[in-house]
Amino acid sequence: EATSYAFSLTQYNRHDDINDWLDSTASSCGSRCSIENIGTSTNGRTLKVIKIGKSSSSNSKAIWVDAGIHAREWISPAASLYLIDKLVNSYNSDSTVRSLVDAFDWYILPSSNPDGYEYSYVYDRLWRKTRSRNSGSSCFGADPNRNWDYKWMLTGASSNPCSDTYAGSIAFSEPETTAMKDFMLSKSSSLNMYISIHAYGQYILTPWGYTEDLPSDYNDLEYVGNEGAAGIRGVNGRSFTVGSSTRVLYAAAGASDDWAKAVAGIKYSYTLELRDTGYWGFVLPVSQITPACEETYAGIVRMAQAIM
Ligand code: ING
Ligand code: ZN
Repeated sequence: EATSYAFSLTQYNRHDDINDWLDSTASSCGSRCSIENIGTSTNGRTLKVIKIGKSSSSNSKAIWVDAGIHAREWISPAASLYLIDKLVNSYNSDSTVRSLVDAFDWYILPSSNPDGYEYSYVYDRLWRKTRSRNSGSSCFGADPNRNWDYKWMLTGASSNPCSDTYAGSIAFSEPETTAMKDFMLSKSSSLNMYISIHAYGQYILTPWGYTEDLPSDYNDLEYVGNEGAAGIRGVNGRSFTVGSSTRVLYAAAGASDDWAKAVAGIKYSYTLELRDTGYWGFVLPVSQITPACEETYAGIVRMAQAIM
């Protein structure tokens, strides 16, 4: 069992330490925070969402943030924890934080693929997928960002269980993506923005991933994405490219952001690809955790302000 004293915002934390820290953070913030266990991974780990809002009652507007969908993208959970720490612990001292917490309910899931994350930590640093069994194959796991039930398997996904982009035997085959979508559907009437944190490449991606076509309200999404990029650039000067996944990166169907927009009806849906542009790639050094978290935080703040 991991213990909470090992936790630090300036390190890459273990899944159990993240969950212990979420519990203690929520209990220290009183009626503004609550914890919901939204499901369980294949290997029995708890998927914990922290809700941060102005009171225990529900705000009419909400923002969902998930991190760690892909196991090896360690900077992603770290950035979500920094965001949580700011929203919880700077409420009384920082008027920007106070306005964002008063305006939105924030639902943040820092460890969306805990089995994969722990596998990456202990056995294989570059593991990407979940750790479910695949019948008829000795390869494990599905890609939790090809497993969502919108245009599933249409493009940029594999039907080979040994592939890193294996979409799963069916859409929502994975308990992790199932838990996320069930929770998001239960809140979908209030959710205005969906943010999924990945790495790396320095992009702010919008739908669609399944087609070259742009959403009819793409100009709105691009405006808010550009605000985010400006916020990020203001911290350490890093440039993030804004555009639809298919147009600026590659086509991939079954990703969470397409589902969030098309099925859950969340207008502002994004995938953030954090630093860097490939020098360290997934293995971003510990010394870059804090600058990466600071710029990501500034970007998310600007995006939230832009939809306020
Ligand atoms: N990149 C994303 C991936 O799942 C992406 C890029 C996101 C493509 C959304 C299409 C839609 O491949 C990483 N690094 O995971
Ligand atoms: Zn990813």
